[in-house]
Amino acid sequence: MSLGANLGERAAALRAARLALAGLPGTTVLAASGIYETEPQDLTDQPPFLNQVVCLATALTPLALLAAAQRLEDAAGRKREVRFGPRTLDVDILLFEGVESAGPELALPHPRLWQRAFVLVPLAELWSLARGMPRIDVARLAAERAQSQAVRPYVAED
Ligand code: PH2
Ligand code: MG
Ligand code: MG
Repeated sequence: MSLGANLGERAAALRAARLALAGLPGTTVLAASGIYETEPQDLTDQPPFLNQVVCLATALTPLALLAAAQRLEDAAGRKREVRFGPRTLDVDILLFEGVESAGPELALPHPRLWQRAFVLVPLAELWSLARGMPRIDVARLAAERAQSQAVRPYVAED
């Protein structure tokens, strides 16, 4: 799963999402990547994002997981206004073991996954842990994309 936020208390929103995912029925968070501060993509005139990737083991179906992700976004006060625009929380399914789909509700793998440094850089940290993934050199692709899309480790201020 990919987590993102660029409005409000960004790090707190990611943390709440991780905890809520861990609390879903039949679901365990196997690993979480570091948090990165990333340059906005697609719609560039918006505040910088914090992004993170988490790897889950779940008994939920992809559509049940999607519904749960949308409930987390709603709970974070997400308003659905501008496509690719600013948001308090975005929770996307990137890949689901053994599932490829082009459905209108949920496309898997996530259609923009391989273009986005803000997803690939954290994903590369967890890649060896995830099961049943496509044979792709994610570390190499992440490094390539990160040459033109700024992604830097986020250091929390205290
Ligand atoms: N999400 C988007 C659009 N652009 N850019 C960054 N850096 N991080 C995101 O999570 C993001 C984005 C739409 O989902
Ligand atoms: Mg989304
Ligand atoms: Mg998204």
